[in-house]
Amino acid sequence: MKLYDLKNAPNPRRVKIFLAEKKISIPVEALDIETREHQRPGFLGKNPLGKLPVLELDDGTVLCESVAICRYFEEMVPEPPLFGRSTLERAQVEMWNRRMEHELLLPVIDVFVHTHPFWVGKREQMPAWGEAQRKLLVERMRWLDRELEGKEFIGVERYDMADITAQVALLTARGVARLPIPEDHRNLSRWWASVSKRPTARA
Ligand SMILES: N[C@@H](CCC(=O)N[C@@H](CS)C(=O)NCC(=O)O)C(=O)O
Repeated sequence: MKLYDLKNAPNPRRVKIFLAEKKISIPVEALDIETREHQRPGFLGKNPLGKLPVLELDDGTVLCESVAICRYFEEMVPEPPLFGRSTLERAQVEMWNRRMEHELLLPVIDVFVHTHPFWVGKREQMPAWGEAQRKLLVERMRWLDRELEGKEFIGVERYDMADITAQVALLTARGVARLPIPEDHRNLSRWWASVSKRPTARA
C-alpha cells in the first residue's frame, strides 16, 4: 500500500500523525503542490477531485478522505484507540472531530485559500470571505478555550482524532493565516503545548 501526501498540507498531516501514533509505517509519496503534481492526469486517475491524502491498497483500491483512511487503520490496528473505546466514546470522538473540522479546519483553509498570495492564479479568491472566516476563527478559538476548562484533551480523556484535527488546524492557522493562539487563552495554550510535545507532532 502507499499513502499519497501533499507537502505541508493539513489533511495529509492528519493521516501521518495518526499513523505515527499507531506506530504504522507505510510507503509515502509526497506530491508537490507548487508544480501542481496533484492535478496531473496520473493522479487525477486515482482521485478525480485532485485532493490529498489518498491511500492506495495493494490490490489497487483507492481510499480518499482523511477520516476514512484513519478509520481503515483504526480497524487494522486498534491500539491505541484514536476513535474511542466504547459506544459513547466513539460518538464523542465523532462529535468533537466534526466540530474541529467544521469550526476550525475548514475556516482556516478558507482563510488560506482566499487571502494568501500562494493561491493567486491557482484558485478564484474571495478575500472578503477569507476575512470573514478569519473573524470566525478568532471566535472559535475563544470557544474552544472555554470548552477545554478542566479538560486535558478535546474529545475523550486521551489523545484522539479530534485532537489531531484541531492540532493541524491550529498549526495552519499560525503558519498561513497569521492567527497564533492568543496568550490569554490559557486552556487552549496548555492543550497546544501538550500536543505539540508529542513525538508524533512532526509526522
Ligand atoms: N475532505 C478531504 C479534504 C482533502 C483536501 O482538501 N486536501 C487538500 C490539502 S489539505 C488538497 O489536496 N488541496 C489541493 C488543492 O486544493 O489543490 C479530506 O479530509 O481528506
